[in-house]
Amino acid sequence: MATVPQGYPRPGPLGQTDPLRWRLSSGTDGGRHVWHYTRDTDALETSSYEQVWGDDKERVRDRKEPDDETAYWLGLQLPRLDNVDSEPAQTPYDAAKKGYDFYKRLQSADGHWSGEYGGPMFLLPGIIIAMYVTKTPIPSEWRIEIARYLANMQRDGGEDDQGWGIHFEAKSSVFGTGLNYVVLRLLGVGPDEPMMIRARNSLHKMGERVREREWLSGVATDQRVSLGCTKAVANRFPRESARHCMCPPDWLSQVDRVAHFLLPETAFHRWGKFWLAILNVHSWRGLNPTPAELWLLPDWLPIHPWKWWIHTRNVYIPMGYLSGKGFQCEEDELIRSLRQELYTQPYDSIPWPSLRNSISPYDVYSPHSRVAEACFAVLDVYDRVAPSFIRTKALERAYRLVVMEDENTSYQTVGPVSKAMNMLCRWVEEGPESDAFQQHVAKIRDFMWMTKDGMLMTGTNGSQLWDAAFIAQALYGSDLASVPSNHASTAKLLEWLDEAQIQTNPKHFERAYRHRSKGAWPFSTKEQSYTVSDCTAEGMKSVILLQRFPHLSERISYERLCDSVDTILSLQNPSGGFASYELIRGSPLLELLNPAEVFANIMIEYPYVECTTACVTALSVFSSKYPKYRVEEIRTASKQAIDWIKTAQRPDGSWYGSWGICFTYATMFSVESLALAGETYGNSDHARRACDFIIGKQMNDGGWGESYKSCETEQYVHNEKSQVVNTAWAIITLLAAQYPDPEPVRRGCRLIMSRQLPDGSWPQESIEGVFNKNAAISYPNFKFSWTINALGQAWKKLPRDGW
Ligand code: LAN
Repeated sequence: MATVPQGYPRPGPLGQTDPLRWRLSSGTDGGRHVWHYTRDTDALETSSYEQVWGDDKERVRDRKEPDDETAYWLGLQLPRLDNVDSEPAQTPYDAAKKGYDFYKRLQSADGHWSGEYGGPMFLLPGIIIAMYVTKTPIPSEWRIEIARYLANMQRDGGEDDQGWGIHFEAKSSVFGTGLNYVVLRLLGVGPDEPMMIRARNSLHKMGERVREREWLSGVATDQRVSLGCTKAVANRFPRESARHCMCPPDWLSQVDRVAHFLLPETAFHRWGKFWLAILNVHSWRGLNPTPAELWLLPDWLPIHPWKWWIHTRNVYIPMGYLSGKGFQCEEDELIRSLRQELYTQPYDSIPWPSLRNSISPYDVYSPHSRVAEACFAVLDVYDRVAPSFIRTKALERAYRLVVMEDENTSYQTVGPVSKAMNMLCRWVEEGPESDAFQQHVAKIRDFMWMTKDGMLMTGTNGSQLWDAAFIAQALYGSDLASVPSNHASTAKLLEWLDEAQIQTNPKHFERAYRHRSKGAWPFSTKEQSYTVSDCTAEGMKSVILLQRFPHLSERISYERLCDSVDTILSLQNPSGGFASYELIRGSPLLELLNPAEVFANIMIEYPYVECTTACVTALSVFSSKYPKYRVEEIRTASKQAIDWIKTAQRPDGSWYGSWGICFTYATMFSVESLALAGETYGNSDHARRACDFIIGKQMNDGGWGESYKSCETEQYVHNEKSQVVNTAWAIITLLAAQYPDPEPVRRGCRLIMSRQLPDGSWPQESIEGVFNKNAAISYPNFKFSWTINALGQAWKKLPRDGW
């Protein structure tokens, strides 16, 4: 039976639950993940969780002990299996096989793999504030474990770095620290707890250092404050600055000019201000307006929000609704106290309107453009004089869009930020007893994930399809799918991929401005309903590749695969590149209006090399099996896509990665596309430059390791230590490009093998994923899928001697 290992992370301010009583339910409902806490596994006495939601007892009844999947994600010691050879594997193939023998233990009953999809530190505040405001009971297990998670994630840096950043590897920011402090208070942690004193002091210290201009010397000397702040100064003073580099000392003389945009601890990020305004610890007058009236504009207008990136528009719809209503939580004792704890000046004396464009230099990544500030000023005037009949119409329209989004996604919504906001909208409009609100409450669980450090909120309701697709391709690439002992597990995996395909268009389709979804695969579950270009592509590719094995029957029909091809082709942009969820609908000039200061490239869709490669490789795998379907269109689409990828190559031979870290990730995808067009090291300048770039980054130990800071700075930044995941990407790149010297690949493989633990697994290393340039996100399953794939491919493609 699983046991709690020594050194298990410590209790939080509200204590700790018994790790052995948690159970993950994941093998039913299309890959839905729900964590349960059982108070007494024999009698199944109800826990407060079950008192709140009253169901699901059946799911855990037979499971008196945590199974391997549950135990692994809780960081427990898994029972040792007798048939596992604890000696290190001797060949890459044996290491891959041993890796998969372990990984198979974590497979859910329905064939997919669950996983911890954490990283961002700005998600819990939304859901906890929404639950507090709507008086939705927060189960006591959650309170304890969320508080413990925040305690374990609290930073221990300088005086101004004792809080939380935008993600769990980032330094403290005003947004992360202020909002997570609020979460802890709402969960019942007292203000005098030592961790709260540290966090509060840190928040105030950030304000003080800004007021005292000390932060500038911080930037100039040791980069103690965020890179974004350097960039902010750079944007304000382009002539004086070299882009993205450290602040030159003469900037210190600019202090007075800078001072007007430096604001103390009140300078929360736009979304932080929004949640604080909802909680009634910030005034709506301190926020730039996001009027729902934008939705009344004619669709053809270039700035119409239907042209914005899906996540941005789905956040600004409920924001427009709630701010248009001027909704605020009823004042209570805790709220009054928070008003004093958060700010160093008396709440009633805060000059709210002057804070609208303020954002702390600790947080800023994309400073407001002057155009944005001018637009906000105009919108502000409108907001004050908005005729009530127009406002009413606009709010109705926004609410209708909220309803359609909820119904399309079974109350998951496109992501965790809009999830909390839509839930609140439904409560405000229809009340706590309404079916819609209750449906929302029931789906909160899909976003709550239990870890050894406590409970977090996930970046989506999981990364199920994404992880399933990459392990499927690893099983194909390494030939492990043909090993008889893996037949059952691969058959289950194919079954899950079959179930996960979306076979219809959304219920509310064009009216809700949705892209087609017939034939698509989502990123997480079918229920979530969103087409993602590369998820469709990776899903389709995985199915066709798995179906090549004789023991795997052709579950997914030709017609269904044709639907996927139609969806993929429908997503190609005129440039040849593919974006994430939809076609690029708006102009890049819309980026000038980006109000979310902590993210970049958030206003519209962009073409991505990762998505583009996934789509062309999938089309090629499809065509090799079914050469007649839309053959000319596929040929033209592929050519255009590969040509576009070439134009995106940087002078140093690399490509910038938008969804994984970073140059290593994107270069792997791009080189795979080149290989598809027959371009490899020997005959292509593009492939040669890419390999030279990758070879130049190999570390002394034979591995590759890249930091999330590459994504922020758009320059390659080495991780402190090499990483098995980056190493696997680099190996796959060199193999795809047929790099002539096998030695760098062998050294990479040896590094991955040296990190393998006796049970066949690999330990968790640094964070692997990213979004919007500045937020990192975890893909813990990558340390299995990509390593197995790289080791397996290396064994297949390189000469057998020399290992
Ligand atoms: C994701 C995760 C998956 C990712 C890939 C499939 C890897 C990518 O190739 C396409 C884009 C996509 C689907 C993606 C988009 C943005 C997401 C949904 C996320 C990074 C996970 C979390 C993030 C979401 C935006 C988080 C909420 C934050 C906001 C800024 C609204």
